[in-house]
Amino acid sequence: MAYVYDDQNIFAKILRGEIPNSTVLETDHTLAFRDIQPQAPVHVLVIPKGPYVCYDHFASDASDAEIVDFNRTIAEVCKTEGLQDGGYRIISNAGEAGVQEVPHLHIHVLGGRGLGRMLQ
Ligand code: DGP
Repeated sequence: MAYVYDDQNIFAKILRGEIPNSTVLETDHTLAFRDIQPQAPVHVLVIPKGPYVCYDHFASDASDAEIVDFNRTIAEVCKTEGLQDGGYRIISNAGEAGVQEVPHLHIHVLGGRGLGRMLQ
């Protein structure tokens, strides 16, 4: 499937600086910022700067440099937010079944409390 990227989505606007955000980390290829509706004491969104709709789009089409940078930034968020001891959860919703609200790839990094069992 060929994904079509909508550059009017809210995270594209954040990347262009049209909407403010609470930045946690920024690299050449990746931005990490706090979710506006946090579901846990730590709720950070990590997004690539490139125009990727969802995870498989990114993992198929992004450069090795983008993919490495994205994953290293997720790891860095876990470290800087102090999640390594207590644990954390990473989630990426995709498409209709995944109930993806914003059509720009984002990884939710959640932690800072017991998160409960998600899969039975
Ligand atoms: P998802 O359902 O996985 O697409 O989650 C989208 C998340 O994005 C949701 O947790 C709320 C967050 N969000 C939506 N609009 C904004 C915004 O303008 N700023 C920030 N920081 N987060 C937003």
